[in-house]
Parts: sequence; structure tokens; C-alpha cells
Amino acid sequence: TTAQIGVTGLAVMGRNLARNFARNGYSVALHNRTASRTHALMEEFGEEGVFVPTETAEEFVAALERPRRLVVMVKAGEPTDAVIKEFAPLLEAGDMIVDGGNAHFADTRRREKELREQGIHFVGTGVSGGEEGALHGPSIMPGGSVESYAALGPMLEKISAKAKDGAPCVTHVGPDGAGHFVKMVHNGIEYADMQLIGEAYQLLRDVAGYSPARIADIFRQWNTGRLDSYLIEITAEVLSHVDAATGEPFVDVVQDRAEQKGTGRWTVQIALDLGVPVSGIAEAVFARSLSGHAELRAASRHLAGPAATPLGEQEAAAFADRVEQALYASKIVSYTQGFHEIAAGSDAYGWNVDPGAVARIWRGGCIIRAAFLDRITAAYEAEPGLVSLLADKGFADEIAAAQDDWRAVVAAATTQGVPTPGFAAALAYYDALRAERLPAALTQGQRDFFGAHTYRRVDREGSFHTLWGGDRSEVEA
Ligand code: NBP
Repeated sequence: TTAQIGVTGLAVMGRNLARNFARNGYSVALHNRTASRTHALMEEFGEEGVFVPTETAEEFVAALERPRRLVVMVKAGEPTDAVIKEFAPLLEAGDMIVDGGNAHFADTRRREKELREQGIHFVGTGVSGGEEGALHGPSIMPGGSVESYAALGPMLEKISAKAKDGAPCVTHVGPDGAGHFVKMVHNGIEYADMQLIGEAYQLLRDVAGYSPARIADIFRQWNTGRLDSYLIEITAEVLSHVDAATGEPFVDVVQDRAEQKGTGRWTVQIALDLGVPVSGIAEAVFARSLSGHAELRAASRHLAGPAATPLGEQEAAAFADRVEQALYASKIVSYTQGFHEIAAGSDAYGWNVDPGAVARIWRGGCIIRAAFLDRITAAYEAEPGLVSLLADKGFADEIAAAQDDWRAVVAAATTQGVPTPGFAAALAYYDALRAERLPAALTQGQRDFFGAHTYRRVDREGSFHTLWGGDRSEVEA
């Protein structure tokens, strides 16, 4: 038998993706470096559809109908290169290698270029939604050539998550590394969303004085409004969970040291390279690293500061409403920053990414799925050249309505000594963008003073330098 698609790399993600293809009626060839995983899949789930188990690379490739569609779901990095090295010599022009791992987009660009010379389409594809998503429908972000999408797109549309309006959560993001780039930014935004939710929780706990169970109820209520999203929903679940061993709230028995795998960090590293201010995402990454510095935190515990004093019942309820405003406004800012990075990447690499389509495919399947994304799509559809989400009238109006509460929350956090780097960075970004004048003029003066770096004037064209060490007259540079 020949199979319509093949999956190599049958750990949690690959196994579930293979099952997803099979459950949608596709015949799927299976391969894994260690054959026992292939056998295990056949034993447990072989009845779910048409599978063609294979043991060697040659058997696997021979089992695929042409042009071959070969999905690689191995550990990102060297394993991906090893698999490509093994399979590429067995393939022919027109065949496709689809890398569904969390690759760095620069690796994807390199691999795509190398394989293109051999006539093989390399499709670096972001897949979001974890193992459940892989099985029931992930959000899929494929890069690669237009031809590869023509051959692959319909299958991906079939297995992808569907948004509430039924639209599949997959689109051809753009050439070469575009898909993995967008997946990277997705993860960066995910970090920012999680950090903002964490700050909201901490404020409700320390300033409002609420218990985790009560905060869970508040999140459940927020989830019926404009913050309706998967992350808010699971936050309520986590907060209402009680530890069986101690009877304490689960959130109180977990060590407060956040870990990370690296895609959030990449989002910030690339943003630095592209010169894009993604302060919200950066604060989220830094907040995780700070939490992990146990010695530093232990050595700092005695530092002076206010102890938060919980508010009375009525003020607490009013404060909770303000926190919702602050969270929503900060969320608009982090998406603004993330979409700025996507636009900058698209410009730098000539990808022509459609931001409205990206927001559309994030509406289902992925971790940041949210009702809010419909609004982003609508904003870009109304104005395809939108320079910033904040330039959209709808979002600007919402922030305008939220800003008094947002400022009050950041002020309260500051006076009470509750760290809110995400809320505060988002607010600083907003205020910096709206500022008539920034202290960057002074920065330019300093740079000219110590390094003769020159400056531009507000009233005349050209570059200028002041003779700081001499008579302080101005010369044209
Ligand atoms: P892992 O990332 O744990 O990778 C395990 C797989 O890689 C196994 O099939 C293993 O084969 C194979 N592999 C390794 Br390791 N080195 C290899 C090599 N040199 N040659 C061939 N195969 C090799 O699996 P996963 O958690 O299912 O994730 C797969 C990919 O999906 C990763 O890139 C991950 O970042 C990405 N991803 C994961 C999630 C998630 O929620 N887990 C979500 C989205 C994306 P073996 O069985 O022979 O050891």
C-alpha cells in the first residue's frame, strides 16, 4: 500500500498528528528512529485508520505516494538535520519535507535553501496546541513554497482546528522561515499573556486580599467577556484546584520558579536584532528568569518595602474591575508589539505575511486562542496597511476607556510593592508612543558630547555636531 502522507518521529506530538491524519481519512506511513514507538502506535491505535508501519528510511519513503509528503516531528535542532540528512538522498524533485518541530526560523531558512537546490520543498511549519491540539486539531503555521502549500494545504486544513465560524486554523504564512517565525512570535505573545494574567492574579491576591478560589471565580467571570480565551479559562481551573495531599490551594504548593524552553527568548532576541520594541514579551521572559534565581531572591528578602495591605470588601471589588481593565489594555499592547515583530520580520525577509490571516489562524487550536483575535483580524481587514494595532480606532477607543483604571492599578501596585513589570511596561510603551517629545533628544545630545555621534535638528535638514570641548558652536557634520 502507498500512503498519502508519512510521519517520522512518533513521540507525543508525531504520534498524535499521525492519528489526526488517519482519523481524517488519510492513509499514513509511520516511521521512528526507534521502531518500538511505531509498534506501540500500531498496537494501541492501529484500528483508528489506515496506517502503513515501516522500520527503515527506505521502506518509509517507498510507502509514500508521489509527490511525497513527509512530516518530521522530531526534537528540534540537530535531530532535524540528522533526519533530513537521512531522508533527502532518498527523495525526488517535487517531494516535500514538512518540519513540524519548534525550529528556529533561521535554521528553517537554511534547510529550505539547501533542499530547494535539490528540488525538494522544505515546509517549516509551526504547530501549536500541544499534544491535545496535535490530536484534535492544532493551529498550523506553514511556511515554504506556494506549490508545496497547494499539495499540502487541503490536508492541513482538514486536520487543523476550526474557529467558531468553522474556518480552518491554517494558512500559507509565507516563504521559507515565515511559518516558524510566526510560531515563534505566537509563543512570545503566549509568554506575555501568561505574565499579565499572573500579575492580575498577584494583585487580586495581595491588594484585593482574595483567596485563589475567589480569584478563580473572577477569572471565570472575565472569561465570559472580552477576555474570553483559553489561557483565562485554564487559569480559573488551576486556581480552583486544591492539592490532595495538603488540602491547600494547588497554586500555593507549587514552587514559584517558572521554566522556559526557549521560543519566548528567541522572540526577544530576534526583536533586538530587528530593532522592534517588544517590552511586554521581554518583561515576561525576564520575569521567568528572575523567578528562577533562588539565591538572588533569598539574599534580597530583607530589602525594605511596603507590605501590601488588603483592601476592604467594597474597594476590593472595585479594584478587581480595574485590574480587568489593566489586563485588557496591557494585552492590546503586547499583541501590538508581537504583530509589529511579525511585520518587521516579514519586511526583513520579504515574506509578505498577512497579519489579519495570522490572527485568524490563532483563533482555534493554539494556546493563545481568544475571542479577541477576531478583533485583530477585523482591524487588519479594515485597514491592510495598519502600522500598529494601536492605530486602529476600535483598539484606541478601548484603551482610552481603560486607561484611568490601568494607571490606577499600576500606581497601586507601585505603592504597595507588588511587581507588575508587564502592566507597567505596556503602559510605558503606550505613553512613549503618544508622547509629543521623548528624552531621545537628550540622548542624542549626550552621544554627540562624548562620541561626536552627531544629531539632527527639528528645524533644518542635515547632520550636526556641537564643538562641546571648544566654543560650543555648531558645525555641519
Ligand atoms: P521530542 O521533542 O521529545 O522528540 C522525540 C522524537 O525525536 C522521538 O521520535 C525521537 O526518536 C526523535 N529523535 C531524536 Br530525540 N533524535 C533523533 C535523531 N537524531 N534522529 C531521528 N530521530 C530523533 O518529541 P515531541 O515532544 O513529540 O516534540 C516533537 C517536536 O514538536 C519538537 O520539535 C517540539 O519542539 C515540537 N512541539 C512540541 C509540542 C509539545 O507540546 N510537546 C508542541 C508544539 C511543538 P526516538 O524515539 O528514536 O528517540
